Amino acid sequence: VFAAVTLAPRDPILGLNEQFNADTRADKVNLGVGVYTDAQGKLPLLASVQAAEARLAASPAPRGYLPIDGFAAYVAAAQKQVFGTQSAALAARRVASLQALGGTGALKVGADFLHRLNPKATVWISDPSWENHRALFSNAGFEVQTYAYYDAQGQGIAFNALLADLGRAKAGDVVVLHACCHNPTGYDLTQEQWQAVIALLQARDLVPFMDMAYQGFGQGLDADAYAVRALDAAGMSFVVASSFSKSFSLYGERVGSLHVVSQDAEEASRVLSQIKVTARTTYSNPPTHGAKVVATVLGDDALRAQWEQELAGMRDRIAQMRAGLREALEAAGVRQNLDFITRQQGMFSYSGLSAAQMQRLRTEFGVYGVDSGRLCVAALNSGNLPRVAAAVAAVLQS
Ligand code: PLP
Ligand code: TYF
Repeated sequence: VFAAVTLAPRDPILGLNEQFNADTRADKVNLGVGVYTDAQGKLPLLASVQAAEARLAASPAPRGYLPIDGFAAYVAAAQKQVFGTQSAALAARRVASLQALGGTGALKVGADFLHRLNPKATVWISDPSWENHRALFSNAGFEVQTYAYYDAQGQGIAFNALLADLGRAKAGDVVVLHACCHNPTGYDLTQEQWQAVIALLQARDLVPFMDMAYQGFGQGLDADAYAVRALDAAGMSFVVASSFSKSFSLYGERVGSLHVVSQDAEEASRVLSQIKVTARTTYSNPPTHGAKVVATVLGDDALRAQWEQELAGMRDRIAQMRAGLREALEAAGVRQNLDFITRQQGMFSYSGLSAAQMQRLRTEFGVYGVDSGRLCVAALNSGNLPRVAAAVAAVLQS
């Protein structure tokens, strides 16, 4: 039966982890996968999360099924986090939302829903984008094309080319946009650029699909949601996939949410019925624990304040590591302009290193990054930074 099955290529990022784990060098550094580790190099378990878990454990609850669309208190809290307190769409009850299995689960339910609605639409993703975007939307049945994004020479965003490419999209096409902390480049649009993009999306009748996996890792919880809030203010119909994997350091609990902003409450209730069909026929209903933890934190003033402080701590530490990497490279005599390291934001730095240089980093120095040149600066700490800087400098200079 399975004799004809071919071997699927492994995920280029998750595959790196296996290679890293097999490396026996004691001083190896994993800057591959997008995971935040703390100053001690450990994956944090946030104190706010621990406090919420202690509270939940103090009054143990039986584990029945959640509704198809998830834990209601969690979904409401996620809506507020994503759309903010001034949302016209939330006030008018025209957002159809459900608890999703991480940001990826939200993207998948959203993709399946949009494909049923308009199978002829093309999905546009940035060039480059998160590895999984293309596969996820093409597996949902869509044709996937790219719009220009990264400008290697200019160390930034090829904004005119981006507008030109989206100008070629046809009405009803879906445009996947990274809300903040673009993965992999770390370059985000300015507010003025977002306004220009939104005007174009509106004029050409395109469907924005915002992927917000790093809210709070750029400038702050509200600032990072600028594009979502601007689409809301513009009165557009759009989709948001949100993830708390990173912001709560709850990667394995699969805490995400999907939001479909509709034109009125009645339309939103029809949309909700459809995304629930997708959820029901895919996994029936979502898991309980992560959603209870997040709802407990977001629903309690003291725990929420503690979480916001812990999130700011992660954000600030990443900024320090960026500055530290740049200084160390300059001190090592690297001549090229390095200010891009601190202009980028979020977990990643797109270094401009070639695949051959990234492979040298790995084989000669035990420093693991993605062949595209992406380095996870959220995994730097004062212990490994000097070694990483020396390795990058060596690769750049010889
Ligand atoms: N979207 C982007 C851009 C990401 O970088 C990630 C990271 O994993 C995700 C979505 C998926 O997040 P989650 O782990 O919550 O599924
Ligand atoms: O880009 C990253 O490293 C993170 C983690 O299939 C990730 O977004 C990478 C690949 C993947 C799932 C998650």
